[in-house]
Amino acid sequence: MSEQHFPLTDFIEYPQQQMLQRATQNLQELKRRHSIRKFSSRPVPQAIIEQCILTAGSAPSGANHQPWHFVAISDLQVKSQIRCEAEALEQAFYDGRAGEEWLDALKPLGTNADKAYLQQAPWLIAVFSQKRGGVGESDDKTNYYVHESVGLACGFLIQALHHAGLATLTHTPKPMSFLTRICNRNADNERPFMLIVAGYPADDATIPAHALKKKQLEQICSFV
Ligand code: IYR
Repeated sequence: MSEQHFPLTDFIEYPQQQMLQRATQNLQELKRRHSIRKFSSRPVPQAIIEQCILTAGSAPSGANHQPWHFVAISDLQVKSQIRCEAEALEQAFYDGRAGEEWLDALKPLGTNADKAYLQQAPWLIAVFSQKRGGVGESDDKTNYYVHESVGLACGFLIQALHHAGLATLTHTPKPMSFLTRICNRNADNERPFMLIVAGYPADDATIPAHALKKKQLEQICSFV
């Protein structure tokens, strides 16, 4: 017997002219998304973060196992601890671990080991990927396409935060295992995937010119 299916009732068909308009408007909105590294400490209500995490959780995933866990952190002490540990790793990175080519690639961004934003921003969202799980709460099945799935969820999350009116930064200190400890997650099944910083931009937030150079359609796409 085949599994139960429901009819698709929430698909909305738009006239093609409206489709183009919607696609163009969406592009315009997402072109205003910029990674920033100076955040205001202005608080952001948890309810907004919750809606954005639910949006992330709606992303497609391998066998719909939803192999992710989000730890949303607003506690100042926890944020300070994350800043402290991330800065120590970043210091080693910028002091040579990165290697010349990587440091060269980062020069136009003007980044350094100072990660004050990890403490100042109202929210840090630590995203973890799960090796095993399943759609059921206590399932312990193999997860599939874990990186692809969690990457998609992070994309949804960043888009949702931007759409809600928040600025973000994706941060991936290396190695990230300290996040497992600080967030009290199970290291046997979960790995830190990404840290997403969210909040209002500081008044003096800037965008590096390098980050504004986006490739043209012809450079990123071919039609066959
Ligand atoms: N994690 C470091 C370095 C860094 C690496 C890449 I690739 C970036 O796009 C930006 C920064 C840092 O956060 O400074």
